[in-house]
Amino acid sequence: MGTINDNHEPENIFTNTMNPLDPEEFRRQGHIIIDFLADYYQNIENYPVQSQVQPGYLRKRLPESAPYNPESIETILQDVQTDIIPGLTHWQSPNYFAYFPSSGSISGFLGEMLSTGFNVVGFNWIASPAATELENIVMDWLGKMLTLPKSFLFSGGGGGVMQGTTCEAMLCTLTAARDQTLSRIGRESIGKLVVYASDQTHFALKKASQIAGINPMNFRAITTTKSTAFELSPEALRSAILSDVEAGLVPLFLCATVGTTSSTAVDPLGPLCDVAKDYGIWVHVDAAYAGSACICPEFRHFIDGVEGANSFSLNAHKWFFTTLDCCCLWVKDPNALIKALSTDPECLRNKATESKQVVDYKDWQIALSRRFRAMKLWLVLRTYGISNLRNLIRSHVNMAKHFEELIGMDKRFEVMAPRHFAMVCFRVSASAMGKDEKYCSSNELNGKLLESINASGRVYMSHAVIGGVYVIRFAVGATLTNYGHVTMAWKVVQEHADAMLMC
Ligand code: TYR
Repeated sequence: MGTINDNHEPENIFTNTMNPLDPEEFRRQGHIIIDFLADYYQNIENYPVQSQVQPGYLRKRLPESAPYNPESIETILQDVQTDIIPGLTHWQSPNYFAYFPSSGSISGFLGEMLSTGFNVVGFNWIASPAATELENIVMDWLGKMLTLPKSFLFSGGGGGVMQGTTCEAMLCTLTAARDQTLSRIGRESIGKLVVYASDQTHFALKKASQIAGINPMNFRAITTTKSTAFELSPEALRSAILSDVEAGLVPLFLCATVGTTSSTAVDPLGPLCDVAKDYGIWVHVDAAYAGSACICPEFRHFIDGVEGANSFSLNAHKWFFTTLDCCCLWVKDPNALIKALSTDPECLRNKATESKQVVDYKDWQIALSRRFRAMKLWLVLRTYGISNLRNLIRSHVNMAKHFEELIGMDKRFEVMAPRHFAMVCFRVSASAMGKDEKYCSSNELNGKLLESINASGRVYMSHAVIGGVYVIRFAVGATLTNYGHVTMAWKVVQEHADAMLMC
């Protein structure tokens, strides 16, 4: 690898003919990278799923400064192989079962390539009409696949937008709700606004509330319990609201979750929306992971009641074969978003905007600049079709069921939360520990068990603590996973449990 060397400055910079977008070099290097990635996918099972490197490993391997002279793509790819790949956790490995999936696909990847290749910056319609119009169409297509109420679609007066992550979707909708309410009660009352969620809601909501200027004392994470499967209780919501109203506060926003991060619990949307309606609260539905499953008729009931919500989002980059990032957000009242998020600088004035016939997505999100994300989802929807997408989701759910059955056959283990989708929460039960006092608690034992499973590099799972209990999470959804991988993963769990419970 080269390093800075001032002695080799080209004599005359005007004779330097290097062209960073030379079409023939683009073709040549592009093919090399595609071949490299195809080999990566072919060999992915040879790598430890969770990266085994130590903090700071890369600084020891790479030079201290950028190279002064150019290096070839071949040389760089060699370094990717030897220095970068060891520091990757292989989210696309068929033995990856941690967090939630980040399900890749050829179409998602190639769609990303097309949009990056065009590299347009479609902040408003005029900046690249196809980027905006394709996003309008694809969001309506996906909304129809989910049978969202028409009021969430462009064709029904609502509309959808693609954002980076759920945190952004939460922040944008919360800001819209905030400004709507403050325009009624006065901006000086911001300190009275209250945000509601369950204690299982993703921490992204807390972050969004902080950024939106909600008093941290007014963030209600309502306690859930095992007896109600960690779902948010409408009665508990109502009583929290009532005591806030009594204290002179103003209920603002409820985030309900379909498929919580810890255990994929599903909040009862219909009853929650009924409570929210009584107090004029904006309801956002976070279906980041589980929303994708709702394209299958047999899972659609999980979002029954969504008609009472104001906004709904899912992450197509989690379980919908579309590369990171792609959070799909639908709102019933785009004007509420636009009022809170629009700006009107002179440099962006144009006839299309003035005609009010177009969507200018810069007013539906935080940043001005935006990527052409619709391209990748369009390719995914077209190349697989609704039928294959449903079957892929179903196959993941069936594999998770299989894993759950395997757990059921080993008395030492227990399933810790109802499995609705393709994620199973389990652990070694307290009774299996026997009188062995090597571990202070079953939480400690299970933590150690997960640590040793992941250190093997053969599979990768993650954990959660629900209701004070440490559980291991097994999430099926990596695109390359098949039954053989799931069975093997269970064997790995058993082998590590054998070793720990024996000695
Ligand atoms: N949002 C996930 C979590 O908090 C993290 C994640 C992000 C998981 C993207 C999957 C994914 O594709 O657990």
